[in-house]
Amino acid sequence: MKLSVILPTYNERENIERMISSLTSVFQKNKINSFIVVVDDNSPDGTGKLVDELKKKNKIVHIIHRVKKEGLGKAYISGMKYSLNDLNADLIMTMDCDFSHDPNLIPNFIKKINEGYDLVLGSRYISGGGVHNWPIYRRIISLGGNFLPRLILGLKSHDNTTGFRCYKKKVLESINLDSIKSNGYSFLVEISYLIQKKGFKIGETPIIFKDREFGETKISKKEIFRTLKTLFRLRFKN
Ligand SMILES: Nc1nc2c(ncn2[C@@H]2O[C@H](COP(=O)(O)OP(=O)(O)OP(=O)(O)O)[C@@H](O)[C@H]2O)c(=O)[nH]1
Ligand SMILES: [Mg+2]
Repeated sequence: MKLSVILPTYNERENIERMISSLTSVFQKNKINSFIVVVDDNSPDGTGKLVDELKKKNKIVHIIHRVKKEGLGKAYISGMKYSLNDLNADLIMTMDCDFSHDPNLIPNFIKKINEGYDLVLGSRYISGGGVHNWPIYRRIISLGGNFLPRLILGLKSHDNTTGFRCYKKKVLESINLDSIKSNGYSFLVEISYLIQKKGFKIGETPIIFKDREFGETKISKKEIFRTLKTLFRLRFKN
């Protein structure tokens, strides 16, 4: 089974090298056959150039250089297409590059996939999951961002804005990725909704989300309104 881990990056120079070496050692330790696909939006801090160098020493590393910052959703889509078409991966994971998502949890996702799930979500909101070091306003926004998709769209999973995920190839192949209109967090809600509607089996594995130590957040306040807009667009389309 071939895995591809997509790491979208925008100004992650302080994290990327450590992240690639953590991932590489998790793969070695657990005998996982995996690629790392960095999707960089021409980061002004030179993340992309650094990965070009790291790639020379580590053959599992691939990079997609995008021309400009276009948001997380667009970055995921290009990483997914590359993983399916160029790498012929069987499993496609997405995760953040800032260590909010612990690379050591990757084997848990694969275990769930082997139990028969088509999509596995790294969930903060099931038993054993949680957030660490988050200010109260982030907790409230995140809880709302997960409760509302359940209420408005009938999503059954408990963490629908998590970016720590593992998709079976057939799930992504069944979706017209270019038809997904939303970007950012709402991309995650929209793709979950499409996958649930197609009747795929969605599972969850607990994660503890840690706040980033290095670098800055890229998620803007506009994101909240975008997510609300997406929820109502999807709700009233059907
Ligand atoms: N390629 C690309 N990557 C992005 C973009 N926006 C964010 N990212 C990356 O996506 C991941 C998640 O973004 P973060 O800024 O950490 O968002 P967050 O985790 O909600 O915010 P923090 O808690 O502050 O870290 C990180 O690896 C970012 O570098 C983008 O527009 N393009
Ligand atoms: Mg983050």
